[in-house]
Amino acid sequence: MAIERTLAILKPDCVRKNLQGEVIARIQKAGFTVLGMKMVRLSPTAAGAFYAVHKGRPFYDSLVEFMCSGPVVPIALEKENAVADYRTLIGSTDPKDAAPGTIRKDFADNKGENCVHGSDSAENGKIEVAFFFSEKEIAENRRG
Ligand code: 3AN
Repeated sequence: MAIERTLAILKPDCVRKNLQGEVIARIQKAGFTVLGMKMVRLSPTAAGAFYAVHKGRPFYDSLVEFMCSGPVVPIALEKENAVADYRTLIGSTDPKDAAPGTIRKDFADNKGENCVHGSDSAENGKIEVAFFFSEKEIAENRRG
């Protein structure tokens, strides 16, 4: 299996509930390497650009507003089969449908405020990591 990158974002609900540590611990225990991590407040322009693929969908405006409602923690992750393994770890978009033991089942409130983001393909993993982290930052972090 190929080494992939995927972007996690701890969403504003996760940060408000002080769950960052518990969620990051689950990610690390599942074998992901953290290439980069930062805490940022997204502007509506940045959140809109990040979710541009959803523009026009009925939940787009509320999603952008929610993602700007407090700080978020983007985390660049790497691992063999990272995209699928991370999505298994977080569970379905709607926590009602998420499997027991997944991050969204245990910590998310609803389909909109669902604790974490995850990239949906290896291609988007690369693009989304690059949205928040430069290759220079990642290379410096790798140096240890
Ligand atoms: P996922 O985050 O599981 O990949 P996407 O990419 O379909 O899900 O949706 C991106 C984000 O948009 C979700 N994490 C969720 O916050 C929000 N979202 C998706 N579908 C809905 C919906 N029907 N109602 C409200 N929010 C939604």
